[in-house]
Amino acid sequence: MKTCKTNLINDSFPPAPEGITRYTSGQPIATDAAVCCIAAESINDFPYEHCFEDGRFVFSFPLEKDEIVYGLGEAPRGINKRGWLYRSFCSDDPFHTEDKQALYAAHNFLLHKGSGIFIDFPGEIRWDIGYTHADEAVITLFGTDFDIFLIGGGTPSDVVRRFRALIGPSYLPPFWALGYIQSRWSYHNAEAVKSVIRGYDEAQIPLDGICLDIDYMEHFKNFTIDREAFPDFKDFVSEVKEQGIHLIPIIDAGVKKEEGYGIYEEGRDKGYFCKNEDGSDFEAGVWPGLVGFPDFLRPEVREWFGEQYRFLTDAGIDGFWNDMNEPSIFYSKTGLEKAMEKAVRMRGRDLDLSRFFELKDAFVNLGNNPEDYADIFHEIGGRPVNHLKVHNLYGASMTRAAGEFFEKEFGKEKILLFSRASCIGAHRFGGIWFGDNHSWWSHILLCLKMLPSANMCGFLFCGADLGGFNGNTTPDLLLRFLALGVFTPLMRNHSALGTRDQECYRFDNPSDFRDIIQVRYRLIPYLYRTLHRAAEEGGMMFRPLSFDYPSDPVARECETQLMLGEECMIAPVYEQNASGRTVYLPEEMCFIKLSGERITEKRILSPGLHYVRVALNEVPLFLKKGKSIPLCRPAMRTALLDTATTEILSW
Ligand code: MIG
Repeated sequence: MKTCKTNLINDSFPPAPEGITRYTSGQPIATDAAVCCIAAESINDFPYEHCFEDGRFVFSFPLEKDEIVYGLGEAPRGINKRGWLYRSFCSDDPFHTEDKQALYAAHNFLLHKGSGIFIDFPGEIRWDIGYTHADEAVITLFGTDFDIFLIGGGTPSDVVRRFRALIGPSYLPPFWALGYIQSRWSYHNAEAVKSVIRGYDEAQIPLDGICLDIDYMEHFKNFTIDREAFPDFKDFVSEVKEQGIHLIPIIDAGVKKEEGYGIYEEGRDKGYFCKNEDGSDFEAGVWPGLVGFPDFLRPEVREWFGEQYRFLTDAGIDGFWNDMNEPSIFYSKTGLEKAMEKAVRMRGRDLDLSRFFELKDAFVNLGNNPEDYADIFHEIGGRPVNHLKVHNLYGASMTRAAGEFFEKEFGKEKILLFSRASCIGAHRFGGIWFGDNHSWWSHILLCLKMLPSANMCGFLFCGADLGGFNGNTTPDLLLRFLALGVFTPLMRNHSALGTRDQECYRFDNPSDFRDIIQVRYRLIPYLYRTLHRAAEEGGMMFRPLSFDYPSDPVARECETQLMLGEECMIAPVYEQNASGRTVYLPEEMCFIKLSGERITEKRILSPGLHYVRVALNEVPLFLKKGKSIPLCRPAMRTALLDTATTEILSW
């Protein structure tokens, strides 16, 4: 009997559930993604076709004609990942278009033919899922030290449950975090925050939280407050708390390099920042100018950084979002110098076209440059480890730094935390948002498709920037986005610097927005229970229809509707100027429209295709036979919510 002998999966952990096999190659870096003790089998016994090639590990498996491949969590494209090339490499890419291979996360879990594959490896992975050859999946790990877990057969839901037992329980937020949250880059000062609260209150639209983006800080320095903008921050936090509003400040990964800034000096003096090969601190430019990146992979650095949040929790803050932790780099000190040198060399010369582009690209490619990532070094067990080997663990480790501090200090479910970058394992410490989407209609569906995939990987508390982050929204887009967001655990409206105002009360007919957001508050007891149940059972709050109706060929291919909990199906309207949508019912269901405190329609629909009309101020849902959903009365704040059931949806 082999035991787990690596430091990666602790012997003191409980045994893994039946049906999981672990294959180990080399000396894997401890990711702490798995929380169960499993004997390590040799990679030579790995049942898929595989080989080692140029320091990479490649394995493949055939794809049958009608087979669906699920997984990869927060990633571009569909619920069914077939027919595209994906990449696990946490990336700050603000254009979530179809041609992309990666977003901010690296969720290395696939589910196909009733079994799961979890690749516990923090370096880059390339997933060719029927891209090169439609009938074959080829997966390439850029490294040879890894664990792969195969999670044995059953229904997709069984596999997910087993996988989730392996990776441990999902993060759960405090109750208030299920309320509606308004965000913008940025509310620059206390007055701006107050006017948002006033705007929502006057329009009688519920609100529970307001995010503070980078401008609340002094020169973008983490754990500082711009005293001009927020003269008495602590008092201000309690003043808005008294009104039932939680402020949710952002924290960035990089720490500004500045003499006299205590956190920077301490981090530098203790050697806590990531290094260059020669052992000096790696320096890169982000919002604050040059920064040091805390080496979150080291436990002592996590503890130190986590402790810094106390500055804000002491001021009464109980919610945070962690950003720029892929890590996102605008330029590195050496990269910028090289580009400058090139410019100086070329100055005064006659540039032909290729020279010109070379010069231009030297600057255009400064951001998130692979060469810079290759220059960064972490320290693991006292030894330097190149960043590329652990890239996908960086943001996750920042989440862990914060999450562990919060849990130690306040206990579970007390502090709201969501992060941009993540990998599996981080789901135990915080939630995620899906990053910088656009005010595009197609991004309603992109959000919908990521929900079940993220849930599979343990990320239950998640959501997209409702209304869209980049670009200008329109009220109808925001309303339709919100009508999906009514169901997502994180319901946050957020938008970028320089875009059109996106607070609900700014538009014509604010009562439409009230109608939608009130529905959220009526559903909070139900959503809270559904979220908790998914966490307890290792289940998914949102499932593809194919999970529940595996032998229904239409349901199997549906990528615009989701099952929610055990009770219902959701199907948001996702096109502009549409007064409704076509929806597919795999069985007889009751079509219900909610609007404010009203039920505006309730009608039993037969299985099959239907066109349903949905007004901009209505939230549609489809209730299964024999199921019921409790509603309470809406309130302006979760703190004022009487969660007693006042009405039951059933038929
Ligand atoms: O480079 O803090 O995804 O939500 O508003 C942009 C400013 C940095 C990216 C985050 C976004 C946030 C923005 N940040």
